[in-house]
Amino acid sequence: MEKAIGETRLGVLQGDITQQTTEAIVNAANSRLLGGGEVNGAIHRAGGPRMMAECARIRLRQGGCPPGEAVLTSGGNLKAKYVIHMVGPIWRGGNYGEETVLRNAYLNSLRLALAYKIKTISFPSISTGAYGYPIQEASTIAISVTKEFLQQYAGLAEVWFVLFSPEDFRVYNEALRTCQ
Ligand code: AR6
Repeated sequence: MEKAIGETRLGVLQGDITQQTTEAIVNAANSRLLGGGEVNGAIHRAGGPRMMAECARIRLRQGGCPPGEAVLTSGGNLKAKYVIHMVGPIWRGGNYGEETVLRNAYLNSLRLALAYKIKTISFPSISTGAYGYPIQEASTIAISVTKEFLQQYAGLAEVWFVLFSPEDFRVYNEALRTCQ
């Protein structure tokens, strides 16, 4: 499903983020900006050596990317022109600031998109795989922080959440449907 937030289409779809044709896709990265499993592995394989070299340069320059922050590289061999590498929190039970870190990570990715005049962007479900964030809570935060951002700042034409599994798709759809 999708909703119009000001001039932006905010939508949820089921699919593989590496195949998206939005100008930017977001990677569920780790702080070292090294390849890993799941989305990160898939994006690094599809992005290829140029994207990995850019990650290595950022690592050399600033030591990586802490949780809650995001950095931008080209998309390498991907269809997307840019990859925003966003580091979400590792879930440790919910009392260690995980929600704030997740919100900041989404906000910083959206800010980077605006700074680079990116018009269309796709997010995966950050932190809900290897990092263990319960998807119900994470989806509510992801949708609400994005919606709040779009209500405040114009410039983005399309923001998509791309979910791999039918169950994750259902949960995000529900979060979008019920968000105020
Ligand atoms: N397209 C869209 N979603 C996908 C895809 C895909 N191709 N593949 C998996 N997912 P995760 P995290 C979903 O673990 O929890 C990495 O190893 C998947 O089903 O990729 O933020 C990094 O190196 C899940 O729902 O991200 C980090 O160390 C969601 O993407 C760490 O894992 C996120 O799962 C980051 O963990």
